Amino acid sequence: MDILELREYINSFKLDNCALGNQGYNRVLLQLFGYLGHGKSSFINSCKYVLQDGEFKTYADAGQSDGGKTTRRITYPLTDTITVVDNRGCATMNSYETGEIFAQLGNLLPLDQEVVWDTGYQSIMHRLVESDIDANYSDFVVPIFVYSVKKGITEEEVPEIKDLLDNARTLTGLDPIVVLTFKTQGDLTGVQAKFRNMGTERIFQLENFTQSDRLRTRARYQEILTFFHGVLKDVEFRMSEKRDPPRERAERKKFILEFAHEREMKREREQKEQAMAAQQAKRDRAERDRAERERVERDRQRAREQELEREANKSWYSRLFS
Ligand SMILES: Nc1nc2c(ncn2[C@@H]2O[C@H](COP(=O)(O)OP(=O)(O)O)[C@@H](O)[C@H]2O)c(=O)[nH]1
Ligand SMILES: [Mg+2]
Repeated sequence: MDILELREYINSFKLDNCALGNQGYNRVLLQLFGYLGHGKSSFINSCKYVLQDGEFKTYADAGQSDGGKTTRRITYPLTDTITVVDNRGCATMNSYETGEIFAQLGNLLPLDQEVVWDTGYQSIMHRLVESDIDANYSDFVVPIFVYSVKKGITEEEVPEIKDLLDNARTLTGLDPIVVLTFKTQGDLTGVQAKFRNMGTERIFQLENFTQSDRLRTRARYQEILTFFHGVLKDVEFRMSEKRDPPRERAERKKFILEFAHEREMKREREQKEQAMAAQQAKRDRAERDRAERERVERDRQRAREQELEREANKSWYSRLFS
């Protein structure tokens, strides 16, 4: 397909036109996730630039800090059917934060609202229950993992990323699609190989359009349009199976609650182990102190006895010569 045909296909894509109709879905929601500074916001700006074909504008704040624990999932409509979400609050991905990321990915938290997210199980459960009030069953969620080639991947980082991708797959029922940014600024083939080894099948690579680099070239257009084409073909394929949006949402919710619960149990276990280790250390210290006191006491006793003995000898000696 040439550029115009690709764009036409993407812009006119409707879930109604899928083999079994829309099955209750009316929107394709591209859920961007990934580490801070890897080009998520820039990718949104690039998509807008290419699909809407106007001036280059910064819609999503590229280069802005994601700031603390406040989570705001901002939506950017791209076409009548496709909307992209910039998921925030993923500066680091330790296992206590990923619960939040999964709740975002599973589309269980409200969009376009400030949400302050605590890490405890109870608070996650409460938020999920509250989000049922106006539950969203009509978004077909597509997970998109954005990663910068420039940052590279070390062997130590592989397990964490793999875990994240695996969970995102379980959660959404879709293989996360990997978008590699900064494609000319590092070891592209090396990074691609790492993702392939992690089981990723769909990898796209591009150089984002930015304020200082917004020259439209056919190749750069093609990259982004090819990405959307690939995404929509996957959606069409998944939509050719019988689907059940409320059931799927319930499954996502179960996954997240189980994840959060397990994490809480793990944390409790760790805290208990720490407390036990601290108690043991205290007992050991007390035992050492007691042994030390006894030793000092024994030494003192021995010194006293030696002193008495010397006294006795001395008095015997002095008696003899006095
Ligand atoms: N050269 C180049 N710069 C990029 C690319 N993607 C993002 N940037 C720059 O990298 C910085 C971080 O990008 P940003 O989109 O804010 O990352 P986010 O934290 O994932 O949203 C910004 O200064 C962008 O202009 C890219 O593909 N190529
Ligand atoms: Mg950003």
